[in-house]
Amino acid sequence: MIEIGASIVCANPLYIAEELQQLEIAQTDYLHMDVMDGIFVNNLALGPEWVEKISKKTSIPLDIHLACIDPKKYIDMFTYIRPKSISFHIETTTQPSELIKYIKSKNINASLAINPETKIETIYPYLEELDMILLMTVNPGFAGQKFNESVLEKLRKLQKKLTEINNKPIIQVDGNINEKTLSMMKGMYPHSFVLGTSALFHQKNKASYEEKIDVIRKQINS
Ligand code: S6P
Ligand code: MG
Repeated sequence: MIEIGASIVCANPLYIAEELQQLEIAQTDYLHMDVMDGIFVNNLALGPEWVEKISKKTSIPLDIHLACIDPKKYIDMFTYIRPKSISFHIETTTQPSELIKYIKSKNINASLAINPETKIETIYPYLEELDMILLMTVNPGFAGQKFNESVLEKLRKLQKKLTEINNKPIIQVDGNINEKTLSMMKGMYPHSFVLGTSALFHQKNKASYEEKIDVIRKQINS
C-alpha cells in the first residue's frame, strides 16, 4: 500500500492546530518529524516536547526521522510518545542491529535512513531485520533542496536486492518529492513518500492539502 506523509518542519508553527486539521482532512497517512541535532546536520529541529504536543492534537501516526549522531541517546526521548516508526542513520552508528532490535522491542517500526552519497550496500547486512528503509533524496538538514538523481540508481538496486531476501521492508523517500521527481521514479515507485515544501506546504499553489495530496496519490496510482 502506498503511504503519503507530511513533513512537519515545513508546516507553519504559528498555525500548527489548523495545519494538523487540514492534514487530517487530506487523510495524510503519517506525520514525518525531523529531529535535527546541529551536528549530524547543520540545523536544529523538533524536540520531544513539541512532538508530544503534536501527538496529542492529532490521531495521525508519527514517523520520527533522527538526523542525529549517537541515535541511541535520542530513541528513548521519543518511544514514550508511541510513534509508528523511528528512522536513524546508517552513517551515525556502528551498531545498527542493536538499535533496530531495541526499537522493535518497543513495538515501533525500525528504519534505517541513508544519505544520498552513502553506498546502498552499507545497509544490506540489515535488510532482514528492518521494517523500513528511508532513502534520502536530498542531504538531510533543510527543506527546499534539489532532488539528488543519483538516488534513482540506488532505488533500483535496493528493489532488486529486496527480491532476493525474505523480509520486505517498506521503502520511503524523503526530499523534494513532487510531481516532477515522481515522474523520474515512474516504474519503480517506493511505498512511502514524504511531502514537504515542494509538493505540499508551498504557498504558490493555493489548493488545499487535500487537493495537493490527491494529485500526488493519483499520479502514483496511475
Ligand atoms: C530534510 C528532511 C526532510 C524535509 C523534507 C522537505 O532535512 O529530512 O524530511 O523536511 O524533505 O521537503 P521538500 O519538498 O522541501 O524537500
Ligand atoms: Mg526527513
